[in-house]
Amino acid sequence: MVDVRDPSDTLPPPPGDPVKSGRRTVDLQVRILDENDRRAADNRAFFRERGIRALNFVSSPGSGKTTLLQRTLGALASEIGTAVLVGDLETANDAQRLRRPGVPVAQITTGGTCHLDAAMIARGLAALPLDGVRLLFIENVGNLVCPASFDLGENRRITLVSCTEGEDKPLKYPPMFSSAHAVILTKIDVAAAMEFDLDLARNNIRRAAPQAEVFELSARTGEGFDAWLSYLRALR
Ligand SMILES: Nc1nc2c(ncn2[C@@H]2O[C@H](COP(=O)(O)OP(=O)(O)OP(=O)(O)O)[C@@H](O)[C@H]2O)c(=O)[nH]1
Ligand SMILES: [Mg+2]
Repeated sequence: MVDVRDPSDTLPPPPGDPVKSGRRTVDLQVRILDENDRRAADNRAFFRERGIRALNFVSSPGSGKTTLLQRTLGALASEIGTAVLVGDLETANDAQRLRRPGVPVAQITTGGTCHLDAAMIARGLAALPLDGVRLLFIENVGNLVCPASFDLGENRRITLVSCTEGEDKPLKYPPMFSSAHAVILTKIDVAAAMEFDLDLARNNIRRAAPQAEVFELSARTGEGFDAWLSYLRALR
C-alpha cells in the first residue's frame, strides 16, 4: 500500500516561496472552510430562532436519497410541517420528484460544485416559505467525499449507503460516516439478490460510525420505515 498523504500537512509550513511550497493552497482552503463555518453558524441560529430542525442527507450518487425523501414526505407531510432543499450539479429533476401540495421545495443547482455549502443553503432558504415548517430536509449533492467537509448548519447529518454499493464503503470513506448522526442502510429489499453481506456491512458501519444511530430500510417496499419515521417524529 502506498500512502500518498503529504507529511508536510502535519508539520509547520516550510520557509521560502509560498507557491512552490504549496502554502497558498492550504491557506485558501482554510479560509474557505472558515468562511463556510461562519455562515453555517448563521444558518444554525436561523433554524433555532424559527424552531426548525434541519437534516442534511449525504451519500453516493444513486444511493436513494430522493426516493427516501419521497416516501418520508408521503408519510409525514400531512402531520409535520416540512420543506426541502435539494442540491445537484444540474437539472431540477429531484425537486420535481419531491414536489407535493403543501411542501415547499427548492432546487439548488451548483454548476460544477460537488457539494452544498452554507451560503447556498442561506440563498435556498430565502426562496422557501417557512411558516409552520418544523423539519427541513436538505438533499446534498450525490458524493461520498466533499460534502463531509462542509457544515451547512444542520442539526442532523444523515448518511445513506445502499446494498448495491458494496459492504466496504463505510471503511473507504470514513469522514462521511464518522460525522453522521444517523446512518441509513438502504435498498435492503435487493440485499439477497446482490449477495450483499448484511452482517459485514453492519460491522463496517459500527466501526466507521460508532456514534451513529443505524437504520436498515427499503424506500421501495417500506420495510424498516417505522423506526425511521419515529426518529423524525422525536426530532421535531
Ligand atoms: N430496490 C430499491 N431501489 C431503490 C431504493 N431506493 C432507491 N432506489 C432506486 O435507486 C435509484 C436511485 O435512487 P435516487 O433516490 O434517485 O437516488 P439519489 O441518492 O437521490 O441519487 P442522486 O440525487 O443522483 O445522488 C432509483 O432507480 C430508485 O428507484 C430502495 O430502497 N430499493
Ligand atoms: Mg436525488
